[in-house]
Amino acid sequence: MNVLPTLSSGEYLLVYNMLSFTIAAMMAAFTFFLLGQPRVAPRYRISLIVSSLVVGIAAYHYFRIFDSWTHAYQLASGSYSATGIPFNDAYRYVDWLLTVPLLLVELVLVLNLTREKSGPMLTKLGIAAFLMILLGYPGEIMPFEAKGSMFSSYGMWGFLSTIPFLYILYILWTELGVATANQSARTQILFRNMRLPLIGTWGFYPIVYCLPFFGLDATQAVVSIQVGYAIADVLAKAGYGVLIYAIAREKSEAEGFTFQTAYQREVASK
Ligand SMILES: *C/C=C(C)/C=C/C=C(C)/C=C/C1=C(C)CCCC1(C)C
Repeated sequence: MNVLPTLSSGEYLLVYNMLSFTIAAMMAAFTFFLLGQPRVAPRYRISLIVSSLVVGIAAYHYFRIFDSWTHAYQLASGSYSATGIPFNDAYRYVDWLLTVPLLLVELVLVLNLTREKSGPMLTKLGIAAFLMILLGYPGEIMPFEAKGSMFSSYGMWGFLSTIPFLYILYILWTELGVATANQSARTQILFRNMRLPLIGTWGFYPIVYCLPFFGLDATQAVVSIQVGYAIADVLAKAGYGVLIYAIAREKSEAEGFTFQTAYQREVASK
């Protein structure tokens, strides 16, 4: 476990507020995905259910991370010093272990592939995601002093974790592309349009992991890692879910599904 550096109140509160904002964003997204379900055709509702699971799990973990953060620090003569209660990085990694495979499920489901195609693909993607997170964790919990160089065990765990990460990108780029090739032109465009934001937001995580290589001191490292992962999580989970929702709505409309409110149904039936 890490010995946490003393923070100025600005630094402490930046992380505090960012974690608090993330809880709000995840809870709002959770509500939105649940309530949005009648607005998409029944076959796409499962994607929205998975989206709400992702942000629900994340909201829970951010509650815990927030709690861990407030217990790890105490205000002493104008600055925040470590209480000695460890800040628990495991919440983040357990969260990823659950949410990353679910995000992949969300993507594959909204494409509406056949079961023969989606099953093996999800197995491969799931195993790779599991390995990626497992291999990143031993690096993440190393002391800040050990994180400064790329050629250290911190760098090695990061490198090992990057191998399954690249494999996921490879599968998304090649196999999933082939699997959607015989679908409508529309689905193919949708697929291309959502592959990029997924890779864009997921690419954020290894960048945050590499921040200590740029000569940050322990204070800068702890603040930028927490803020960086929180931003990445809001984009990759809530933001991505909104995108999936938009795609599900487009596909629903293209397939002739129209959403009516209870009032509209009543008027139409008269
Ligand atoms: C909701 C959480 C998501 C989408 C988390 C994604 C996490 C990654 C893509 C993490 C990747 C990492 C590497 C590729 C190398 C360094 C270690 C990690 C685990 C940060």
